[in-house]
Amino acid sequence: MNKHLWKPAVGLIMGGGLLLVVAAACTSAKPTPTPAPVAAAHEKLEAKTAKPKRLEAVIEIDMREFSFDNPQGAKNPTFRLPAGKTVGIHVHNEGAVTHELALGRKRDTSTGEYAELLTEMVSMDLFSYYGKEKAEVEGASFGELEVGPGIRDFWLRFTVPDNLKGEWEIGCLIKETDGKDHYAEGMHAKLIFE
Ligand SMILES: [Cu+2]
Repeated sequence: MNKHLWKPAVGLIMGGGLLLVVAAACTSAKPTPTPAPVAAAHEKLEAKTAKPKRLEAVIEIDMREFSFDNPQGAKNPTFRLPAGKTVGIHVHNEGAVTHELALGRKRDTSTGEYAELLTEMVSMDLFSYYGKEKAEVEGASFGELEVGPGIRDFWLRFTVPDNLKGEWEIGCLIKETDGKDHYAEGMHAKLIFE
């Protein structure tokens, strides 16, 4: 059986805001005499061990086709986080395709876009862990996060001020070329800052 090597890639595209694209491909490679580090990296990735510092509250979100689930497996539950505290969203793409995490409100049903994006209104720190490797971006402002299949350890860290308290939505706005519309398939959940 072939060993698998992780080849993560993080790309930053400057535009009106900052778009962060994360993709990983699991490619096959010939067995090597010393495969242990690769196996160890896989175990660490699966174990979801690393964690950003200073977090006062965390929600865990599993992306699947086509919902945002909590660790108990509930589909599109209402997620809750406190305003005024340093909070984390830990994102795991457990699905087979790329999904998007957009944090917005006031969605325009004709365009499918959010009129307000929390990720443009509040600066966020982004962390991604690949075994022993860590990618970190501080103070990012961006439209949405694209999370490739196999990315199971992606973090957002931020603080929502009191004036942005209330109901927001986590949505996947991906429309695939074959016409599959993830949002329409049900990939959205409430996120309340209280
Ligand atoms: Cu999706």
